[in-house]
Amino acid sequence: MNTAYLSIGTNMGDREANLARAVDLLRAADGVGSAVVSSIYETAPVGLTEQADFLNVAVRVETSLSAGELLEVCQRIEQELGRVRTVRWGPRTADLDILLYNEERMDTETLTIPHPRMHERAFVLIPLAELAPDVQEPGSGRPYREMPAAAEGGVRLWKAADTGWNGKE
Ligand code: A4P
Ligand code: MG
Repeated sequence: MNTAYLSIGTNMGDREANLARAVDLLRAADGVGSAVVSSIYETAPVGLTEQADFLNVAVRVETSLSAGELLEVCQRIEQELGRVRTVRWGPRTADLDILLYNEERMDTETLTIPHPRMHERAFVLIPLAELAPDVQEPGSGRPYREMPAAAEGGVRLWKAADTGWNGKE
């Protein structure tokens, strides 16, 4: 079994329903044993700032899939959710990124792990720290919770994990 951490973000449509559906599809995927989900955080948009606030979660997945296979599962779920709403050229209803896969580092044409921008994004670091307070950057050994971006703000608790919003295992 392998342990991976994912980040899910959504800023379109029924955001909580998008997250719940993404997690359900993840749990139903072949080769995914379990998925533990953080609280939901509402986060100010980063990058393209002229868009709606996001809901973000982190997910810890136990999986027999390789990182590449897990990426395929993530992309299939993105497509599945994208079909729910048909806003042409609009933003996607869900973005699933692989943050970490065991303690591995990899850089291929399709996959960079750790996710190349995760360490500079509070909307990733804060949900991740909730699930895995001690998780470290592979290679450097720096705990993600101590990265300066984790203190940047723009991230607020929106629905706590202990509300059972998506059956945290
Ligand atoms: N790829 C490489 N490495 C990875 C990885 N570790 N996980 C490749 C997932 N994919 C990875 O991704 C483009 C390509 O990246 C994939 O084909 C895959 O082979 P994409 O999701 O199709 O495209 P994108 O959305 O333009 O890229 P990305 O990296 O997902 O976008 P970002 O940079 O993550 O930005 N603000 C807030 N508050 N919350 C958010 O969730 N998200 C974004 C998306 C911007 N601002 C945000 C949020
Ligand atoms: Mg993505």
